Amino acid sequence: MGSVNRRRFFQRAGLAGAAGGAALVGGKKLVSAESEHQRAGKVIVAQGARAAHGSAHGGQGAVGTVDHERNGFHPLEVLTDFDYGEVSKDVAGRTVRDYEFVVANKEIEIAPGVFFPAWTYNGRVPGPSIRAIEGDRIRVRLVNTTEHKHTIHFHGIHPANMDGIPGVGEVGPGETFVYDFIAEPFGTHLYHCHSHPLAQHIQRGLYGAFIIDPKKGRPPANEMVLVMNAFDTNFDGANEVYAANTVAFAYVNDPIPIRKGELQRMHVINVTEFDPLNSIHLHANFFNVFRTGTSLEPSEFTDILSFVQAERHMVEFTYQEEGLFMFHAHQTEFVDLGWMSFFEVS
Ligand SMILES: [Cu+2]
Repeated sequence: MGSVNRRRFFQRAGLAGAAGGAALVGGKKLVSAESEHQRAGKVIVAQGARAAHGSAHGGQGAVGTVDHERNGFHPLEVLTDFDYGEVSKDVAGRTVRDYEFVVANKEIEIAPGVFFPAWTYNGRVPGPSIRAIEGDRIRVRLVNTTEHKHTIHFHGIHPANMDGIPGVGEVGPGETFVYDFIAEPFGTHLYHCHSHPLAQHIQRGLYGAFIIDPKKGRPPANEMVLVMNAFDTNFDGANEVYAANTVAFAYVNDPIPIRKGELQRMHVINVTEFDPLNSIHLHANFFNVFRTGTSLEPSEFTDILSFVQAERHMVEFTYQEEGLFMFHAHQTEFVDLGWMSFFEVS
C-alpha cells in the first residue's frame, strides 16, 4: 500500500483532519468514529469544537477520541507502570520475580473509530513493562488462551531452552510454559512473540519492554517507556496507523506532563513491522543517548535517533523552559499517520 492509499484510508477513517467515514479494518466494515460515538450517546469532539486545542498543537491529530477505558489501558499509564513482578527469594538468596502473561485476542481502538483485532499479553499493547535488577531471577508463566501457538522471546542472555522460539517454549492453545532465566545484561530490552509467521505475531501486538537496571543504579529521574509501534489494519503488509504506545496521537490529546528541570529518562523501543526504520526527534532540546541502555555513560548527544526493528535505546534529557514541546518520528508520513506527541513542561 503506497502513501497515497494510506492517506485515503485515513480520510475514510476520519483521521488527519478529515470527516468521519467507514473504514475496512481486519476485513470487516467499521462504522465511522462519528456514528460510533452517536450510538454510544457521547458528545462528538470535532476538530472545530476543540479549536483551542487544535491551534495550540497546530491542528495535528485525529478527529474524535479513543475510549481508553474500553481498551483497558491508557497510554499515559503505559509510560510509567513498570511491573516488578511478584517478588520472593530463592534458596540461594537470589531475588525472584514471578509474572503471569496470558495471551488473549482483543479488539483495541488504535485511533478514533479505528479498531484492530490485536493479540495481547495481559490485555494490553504493548504488554507489561517487566522491570528487574541485573542478576535477578525472572520467571514468566505464559498461558495461551488463543487458537494459535505463541511464545515469549526475550532479548537478553539466557539458555537455549529459554529462548522462546518454535519448538522451544512455544505454547499451543490451552498450554502453559514457564520461562526461567537470570536478568542480564542491564539495559533497555524487549520481549516479543517469536511464533511463525513472525511479522504477523509481532504486528498483532505481542511485544513489550524488558528493563534491567544496573546493580549500582542510575541517578534519579522520571522514567518512561515509549514503544514505537504501527498497525497493518487491512493486512496488506503495510502499516496504516503509527503510534507511540499504540494509540495514534495519544500524547497530542493528552500531552505527557513533565517537570521543568527534572531529569527525564526514556526507554525507547522500536517494534514497528514492515517499515525498515523508525525514529524519535525532540523539539527545542537535545538528549543523551545510552545505546541499548547497556552503559552508564552516554555515547552521543543529539536530537534525533533512528531504530531498526527491535533496536532500543535509553535517552535522557531535561527541559529548562515551561511549555508544550513536540516530539515525533522524523519520517513525515509516520507523523501524519499518528506518531506525533507532546510534552507539557510545567
Ligand atoms: Cu504469537
